[in-house]
Amino acid sequence: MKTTRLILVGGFLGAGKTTLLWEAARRLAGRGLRTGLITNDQAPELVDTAFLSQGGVKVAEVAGSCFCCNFQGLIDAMSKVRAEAEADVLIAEPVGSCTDLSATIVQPLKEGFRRELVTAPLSVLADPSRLSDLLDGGTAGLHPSAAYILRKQLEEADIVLISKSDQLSPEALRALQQRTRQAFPEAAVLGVSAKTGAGVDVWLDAVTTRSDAGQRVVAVDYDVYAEGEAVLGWLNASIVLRGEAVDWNAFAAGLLRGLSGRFDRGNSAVGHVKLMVSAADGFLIGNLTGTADTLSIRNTLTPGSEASLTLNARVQMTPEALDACVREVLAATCAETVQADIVAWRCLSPGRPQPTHRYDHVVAAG
Ligand SMILES: Nc1nc2c(ncn2[C@@H]2O[C@H](COP(=O)(O)OP(=O)(O)O)[C@@H](O)[C@H]2O)c(=O)[nH]1
Ligand SMILES: [Mg+2]
Repeated sequence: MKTTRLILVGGFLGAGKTTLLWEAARRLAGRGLRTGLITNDQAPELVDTAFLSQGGVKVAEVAGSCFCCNFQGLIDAMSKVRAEAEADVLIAEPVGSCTDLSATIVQPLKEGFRRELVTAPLSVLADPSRLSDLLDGGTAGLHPSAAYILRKQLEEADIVLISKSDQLSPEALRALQQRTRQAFPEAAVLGVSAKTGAGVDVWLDAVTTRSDAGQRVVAVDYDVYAEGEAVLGWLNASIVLRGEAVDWNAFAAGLLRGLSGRFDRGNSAVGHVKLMVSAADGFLIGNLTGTADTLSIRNTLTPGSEASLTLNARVQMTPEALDACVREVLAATCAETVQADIVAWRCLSPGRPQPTHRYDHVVAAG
């Protein structure tokens, strides 16, 4: 059996993982490599899967539990997408609130699957504003236990990837890289922009040639980790929208603005809120990765009578409060002009992480 390379791209909610997966798959195809993608979430109805599947790339989703707590789910998804895509490379995106991946995923893979898999260095994406706030001693706008997860992700990374480098001047990027190296001296620190492509090939060169994955296992306090995840309400919904000549871009922007206003007024830190509206002529993606100034909408749809909305929200509030808030804002956005029929609606708070495996030591490569 041929060996397949697995590239794990971790990092906190909203760091830019899915956008980078998309760009990486495109560039790897240009290098003549077949790529399969694996997404992961605590519940189905995932915007990431719907978005990544648009490009004709094979995508498998592990839903209902994170990779660490459903290791077999990851193995099954890898087998499926490997077979379907005849993949040379698999890129997997773990849940953004997950950490301890070296101990729970990388080491078990190195030990149990070395004949069929080469695992690339663990890459962890970090949003520059959250990263610099963390380096300043802050909590990156998050609950302290959620900020603990962010820090642990960086501590265990083989490669720290500062994402969205297009938002920084070259000098500011260099300074942030320097500070990141000082704080996490064992990791390689690179900058990337999935938007402009800057730095993506340098990172791909590293993860398609190096096999020193999981160079360290870090101590993780599972009580703090569990609290960091539990402070987040998690909502995944799938809704059919109908109306007359509805301006879907205005609808999506109105919905995200309404939600953002409620979250900001209630001091409920946003991990990530994203939506996808699919209609006959294509799709649009909306994102919120923090306060209202982070709101963005990509792509334009022509007005139409029917569309499907997938909405994923990870926000620091109870699932009950999040549920009520999203229902109210959705109803207000639809008002008298759009009818919303809920196809699926799940609201939860992640349970305590209970990994299938946890290695306390580094498994030798090769
Ligand atoms: N400016 C900029 N924004 C980006 C870049 N990569 C991702 N984003 C934005 O960051 C937000 C979160 O991206 P996403 O890939 O969904 O993050 P994930 O939650 O880590 O998978 C979206 O609004 C993206 O458009 C980038 O390279 N530059
Ligand atoms: Mg994602």
